[in-house]
Amino acid sequence: MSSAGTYVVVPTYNEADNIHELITQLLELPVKVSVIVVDDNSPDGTGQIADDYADRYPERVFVVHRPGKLGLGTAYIAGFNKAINDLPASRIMTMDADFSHNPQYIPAMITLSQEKDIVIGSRYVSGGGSRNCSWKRIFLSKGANFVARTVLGLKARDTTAGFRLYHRKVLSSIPLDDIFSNGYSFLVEMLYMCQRRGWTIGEVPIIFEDRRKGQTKISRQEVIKAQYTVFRLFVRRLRGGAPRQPSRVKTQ
Ligand SMILES: Nc1nc2c(ncn2[C@@H]2O[C@H](COP(=O)(O)OP(=O)(O)O)[C@@H](O)[C@H]2O)c(=O)[nH]1
Ligand SMILES: [Mg+2]
Repeated sequence: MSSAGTYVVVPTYNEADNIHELITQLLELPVKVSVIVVDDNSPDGTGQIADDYADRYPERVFVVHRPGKLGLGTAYIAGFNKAINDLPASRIMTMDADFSHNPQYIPAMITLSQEKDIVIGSRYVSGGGSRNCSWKRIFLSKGANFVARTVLGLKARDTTAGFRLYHRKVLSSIPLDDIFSNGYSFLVEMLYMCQRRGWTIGEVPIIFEDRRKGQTKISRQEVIKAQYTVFRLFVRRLRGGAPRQPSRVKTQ
């Protein structure tokens, strides 16, 4: 099985404690992947560390710098645009920098991508789970998943997972710059658009571990915004027809 053309988009904000080890592990995987770090001018110098790797491995590590913390959703989009427009990407993956998503699952995700258009690293299929997570985090995640599945009709089990693989054709079919939501709910909106376009979705079980180093960047405000997104998509679903395409991307 060839993994050629696989690019892993890693959004970062203050991940200096993690980024060294993560890039090292990604470059050492038994399958060949390249890395696109999207850094929002992290005050702790994460972007500089990533630049050092890009200098050492110019074929395998790329960095997109943005001027400030502009949110997770638009960071993914910046990485997708880099992979699709500037690089010969055939598969584009996303993962967090904090080792919640263990790089060791990547080979299995690439293998399943031979059959599926999208692959999710999933906590909620048999064999998957969460480790060291607070009850609050588990409650939030399970609640968000329950709502996304019942209200929006999403079929995947783990609809909020940021550990994903998309084939190039999937991303090309979606008007990325028109995605309305940023932050957490971006992931739900993406999946909603993918499902409506009929792309097939597979899930690989993963054990999600809460971050060991650094701090979470997800605010209470973002959780409220996510609820609004689900409501907005629900209205869209009720109206039926082609997915409505909002004309602006919200930042922050
Ligand atoms: N570029 C960028 N990355 C972000 C932003 N917010 C979060 N991240 C990164 O997105 C990933 C997930 O964020 P994290 O704080 O771990 O979220 P949590 O696991 O849900 O608490 C991490 O790699 C963060 O560094 C942002 O505004 N911009
Ligand atoms: Mg995290």
